Amino acid sequence: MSEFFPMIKKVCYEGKQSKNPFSFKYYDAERIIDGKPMKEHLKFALSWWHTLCAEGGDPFGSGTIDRTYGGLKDPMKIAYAKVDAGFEFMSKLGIEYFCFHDADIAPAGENFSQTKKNFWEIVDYIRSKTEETNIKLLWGTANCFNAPRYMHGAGTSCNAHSFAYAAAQIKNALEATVKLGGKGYVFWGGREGYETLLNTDMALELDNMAKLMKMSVEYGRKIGFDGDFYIEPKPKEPTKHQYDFDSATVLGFLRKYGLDKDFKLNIEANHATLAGHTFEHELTVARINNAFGSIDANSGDPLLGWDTDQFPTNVYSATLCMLEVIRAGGFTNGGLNFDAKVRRGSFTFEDIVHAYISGMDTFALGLIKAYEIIEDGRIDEFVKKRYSSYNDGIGKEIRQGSASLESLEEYILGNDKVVMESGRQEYLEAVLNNIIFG
Ligand code: XLS
Ligand code: NI
Ligand code: NI
Repeated sequence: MSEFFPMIKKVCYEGKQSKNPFSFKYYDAERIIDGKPMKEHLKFALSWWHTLCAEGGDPFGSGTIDRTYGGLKDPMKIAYAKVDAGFEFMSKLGIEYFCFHDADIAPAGENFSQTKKNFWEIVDYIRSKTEETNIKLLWGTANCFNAPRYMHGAGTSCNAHSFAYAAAQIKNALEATVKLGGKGYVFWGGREGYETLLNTDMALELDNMAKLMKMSVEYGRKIGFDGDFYIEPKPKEPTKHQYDFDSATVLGFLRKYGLDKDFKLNIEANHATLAGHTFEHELTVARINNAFGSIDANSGDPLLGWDTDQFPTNVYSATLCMLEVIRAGGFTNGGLNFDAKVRRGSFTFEDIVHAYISGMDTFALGLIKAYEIIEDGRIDEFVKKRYSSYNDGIGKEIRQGSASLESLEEYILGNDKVVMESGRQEYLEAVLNNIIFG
């Protein structure tokens, strides 16, 4: 079998002094942090589509990255080579999970039954690889946005035939997820949104989307899927108005249709920023609603307004993200999927290795710093104190729900001088810098 990443044997932790580009500077998989090895805190996953399929094309130019895996022509041979390359890559980097869309792993055939045959052949091959290694599926999904049949959406399409096709794909993707032992199944909105209300029945589209999700839950539970379903919020792109705008919008949808017991959120950093939020905002909204599930770890470019899916390198952002993960009690079924691709000019296999090492080190540092913030205690202590007026007296009554407008007016009549305290934002930002740069 060919070796696709000959430049690396096994990428090991060598510490921050190391100048070896093929070593981890901060990610020390077995290092125990708060009773758990780093690898269990972080649960890194490879994204099949970006890592093994994306060719670097953009609206202005064709691909720059050769994905023929040594000049192969037959799409099925390429699909097998992707499995080999993917497992070689994950083994060498110590990545224990992967995520895929049905369309990433096997080529479409001339009709659905051929597509299905190709898909299952590769699923079986992936399964044999998971059995040989310690590498597992984090989540599966179906690509219901690329083909022309989804030009008006899939679950929200105006065309019932498109809806049915999506359902058929999801059925197979769910079965594959179960077969590969995956504990997550993602719905990313894809083209579930609209361009103009002039041709759109929004109410019907949303009802239908919920029906597709309900069918998926019913079928998934029937075939033994005991993991989490996720919605991955994203505000725009490809459509102008994506229905799953952000965490808060998605939570409203899930509750309206009674899907909140089975669904959690898969939060992607770049989607958060496209929605005008910070990554940590989206994670907090998910956490406080018991809907934190999994993460697509990437980043956008602050100067560009689209989903650039870059590898994460911002330690500030990774730290504040990991703080939220810790507050949520850590990952259960979810993990950190690098939904990120190398830039178009970084077209060699070596570049993918650099990208993952850098992304993994960024999150390792984020984890270390997040624990330091907790141990340091200054920030948590400040927040606790900031709300201490709710611990007794009138504050306690408000909190417990025993206060009323009458009782509060009574209180104010006797105490109308309100004493305020500073929010100390600049002080807290300095504390954060102090911990991050120690
Ligand atoms: C696209 C999404 C996609 C999902 C999986 O913007 O991030 O890659 O993660 O369908
Ligand atoms: Ni994503
Ligand atoms: Ni994305």
